[in-house]
Amino acid sequence: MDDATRNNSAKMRSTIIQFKTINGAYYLVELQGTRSQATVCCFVISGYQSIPTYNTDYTFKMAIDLYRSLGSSVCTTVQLVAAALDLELNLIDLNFKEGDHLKPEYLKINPQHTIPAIVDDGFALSESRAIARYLVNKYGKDSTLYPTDVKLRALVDQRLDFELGTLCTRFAQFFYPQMAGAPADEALKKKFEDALKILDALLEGNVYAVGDKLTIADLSLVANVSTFEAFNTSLKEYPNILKWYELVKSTAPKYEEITEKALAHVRVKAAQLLSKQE
Ligand SMILES: N[C@@H](CCC(=O)N[C@@H](CS)C(=O)NCC(=O)O)C(=O)O
Repeated sequence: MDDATRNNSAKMRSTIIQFKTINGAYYLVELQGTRSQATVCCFVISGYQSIPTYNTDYTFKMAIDLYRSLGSSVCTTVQLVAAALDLELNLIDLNFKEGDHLKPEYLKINPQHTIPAIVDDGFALSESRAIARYLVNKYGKDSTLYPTDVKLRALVDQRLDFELGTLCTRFAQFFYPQMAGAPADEALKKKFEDALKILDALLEGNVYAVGDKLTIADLSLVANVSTFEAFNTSLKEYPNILKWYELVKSTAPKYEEITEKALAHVRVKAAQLLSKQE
């Protein structure tokens, strides 16, 4: 995070919106402030005028800060969830080589020094799946992305916990040592493949990860499964995963736009790192 980025995100941000007065006139206005406390600073098209007080209660949509790094699957999850909720994110890229994630100002936001982390009108939160739940709870009232039905919600949570505790853990246990130059360990490979088999079994009889609607479980899973694939994991042994994967890729809002650059980056990195094995 360079000084310009940091100052920019710390300062009040501005955004341009279309604004309708009570007599029906439209203006383009520039807003400055936080999500809950936006103030109109000027009319940019129709000349300077004072704003009628009855309009100052409007809740203006300001971007949520997302601290991330290109190619991080868990950051992609947050971006996909935000897109599905039509939320604007202010992307702040951390440079791990420069140690941005260990700097005091970032540790204040996330003492765990991981990405992703969001700051939403002063509220800081880390852990991709917690962020996904928060965004839907706060901005997706009645959204089916995180169903309110107790059993459906429990199944979404089950998929997310399985992914965090088993699927992604086993992926990391198998691949990370190889990235440091170790040979592939057959026992760890089998454990990772077993986790993929479990995911395949969980998808049996479902259209999406749970039932027939896209949820945050799909968005988190697709961000991670696409990363496994970028690491040359073959999915052909898992017919339910393959079918589900194609469906989610074609129905998750802005999937291509969000993942294209990130996955290209991961493919290059994975090829470089895995080549250390020889
Ligand atoms: N369970 C966390 C994982 C976060 C995580 O480990 N992120 C990695 C990058 S993909 C990271 O920030 N590593 C730096 C560190 O641990 O210091 C989540 O889903 O947000």
